[in-house]
Amino acid sequence: MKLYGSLASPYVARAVLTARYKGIDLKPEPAPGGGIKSAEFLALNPMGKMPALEVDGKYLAESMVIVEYIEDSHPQKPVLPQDPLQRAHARLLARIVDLYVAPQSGPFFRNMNPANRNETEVEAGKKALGKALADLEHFMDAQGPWANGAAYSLADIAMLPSLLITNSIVSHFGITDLFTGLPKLGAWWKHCHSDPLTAGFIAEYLAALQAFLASRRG
Ligand SMILES: N[C@@H](CCC(=O)N[C@@H](CS)C(=O)NCC(=O)O)C(=O)O
Repeated sequence: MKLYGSLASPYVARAVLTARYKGIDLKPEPAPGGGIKSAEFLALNPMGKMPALEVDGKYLAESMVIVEYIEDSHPQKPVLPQDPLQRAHARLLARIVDLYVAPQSGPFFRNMNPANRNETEVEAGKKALGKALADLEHFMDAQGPWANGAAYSLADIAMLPSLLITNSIVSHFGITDLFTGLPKLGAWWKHCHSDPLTAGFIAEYLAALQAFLASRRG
């Protein structure tokens, strides 16, 4: 297997987290042809997005599909529970992040420069993000310590990189605690920062993100 993309992408990070948990050596590498918009890469993945996973000459796209492929092909240390309802629940949390939480970063990305910030758009963005996070919180397990209950799962793998990048972006807009009033998310976030399974990854991911942002600033 070869994983194309860079760790700073929360979607690539999901594949890395899954592989690492299962003890598989899978490090992201630059997309063929020099980037995700190169003709060579677009021939493999015309969506031009990272991650892509190469397996025996075939290519997969979409992070959660890749996570589930790694799960199915390497069943040791599962990231999906056995129970069908619990499995659906883990997938639900991941789906809420992708469909409702992650898109709310758009208004913040578009207004990073305080000099020409659209405050109306930012305020609407804060409300929409708060609503999406409350919806996510609603479906999280009440006991924890992981998002879907006692076991680390695909839900944590989907949530953690996406919420790390969201948290980093909104910190530029005066939001110091993304999870105020959201006790399940707050406890989960704290747990992720202290559990050896995720704490090391968080430091590594944030370093990759800072390096990426610095490279964009030039
Ligand atoms: N739904 C996709 C999203 C992947 C995605 O948007 N990746 C970003 C990097 S974080 C990307 O490649 N963006 C380039 C583009 O959209 O042109 C997934 O889960 O893999």
